[in-house]
Amino acid sequence: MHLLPPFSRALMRQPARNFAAGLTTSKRQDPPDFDLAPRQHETYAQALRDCGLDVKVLPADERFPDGHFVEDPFVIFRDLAFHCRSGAPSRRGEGESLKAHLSPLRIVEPPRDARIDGGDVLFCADRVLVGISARTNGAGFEALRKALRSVKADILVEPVPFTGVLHLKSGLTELAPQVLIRDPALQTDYDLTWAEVIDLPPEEGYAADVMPVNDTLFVAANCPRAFAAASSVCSRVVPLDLSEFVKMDGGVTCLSLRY
Ligand code: CIR
Repeated sequence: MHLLPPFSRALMRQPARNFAAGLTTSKRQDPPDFDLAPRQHETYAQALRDCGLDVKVLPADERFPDGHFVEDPFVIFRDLAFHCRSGAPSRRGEGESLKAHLSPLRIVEPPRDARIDGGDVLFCADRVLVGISARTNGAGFEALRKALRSVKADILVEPVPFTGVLHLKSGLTELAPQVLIRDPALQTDYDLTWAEVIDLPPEEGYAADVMPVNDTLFVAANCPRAFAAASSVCSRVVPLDLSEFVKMDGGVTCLSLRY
């Protein structure tokens, strides 16, 4: 049985008009298109509704140009909503206005020295991998592990120091139990021999962030190798075109909190 129960709800936030002022490592010359981004966002929300989820989309909040990447401020596990504190100062505070919408989940606050982004937290079928990155530190890992153990005492939670991509899930996710898909840009010494690892070609690297939602696998559009890999393990694979969010280092998982 998978660690995560089936999802019935999702929380999202519309991108703000100033979303191009968010953080990005991209050196691209073409800025994100504000007319296209909300349309891609709405297509994504509808795709989650088509999976049967009750999707709540909150209005944009211009105080936080990265605020629509709602995956990062919380990690949800059963009745627990762990409130993250990002290693990126500009992203701290995004979670405050989400709290009221996560009721009746039990909200746990991190200790002061903890740094963590939800994008670094990968729930696999039988374990949780936590990327140690520019956004997530050892104290964040320890605090999250303690919180997850308050829900399931024997849960396996492992630290994965890595470089080469923004978040762990930017470069590594689980397609099926013990089948991982990876961006070759991700560098880690963490031992992945417990799983089969499918490496994408570099030009499709950003498609390593796949999003399982019940019986559906969402993958980045226009990535044939990722689509084929997903189709080999899942009969319902849905491509999503998120080109404008990719320009801001966003992947498929980052636009929603699923629970
Ligand atoms: C950031 O750098 O924080 C945002 N521009 C992108 C966050 C993407 N989040 C995610 O992959 N979980």
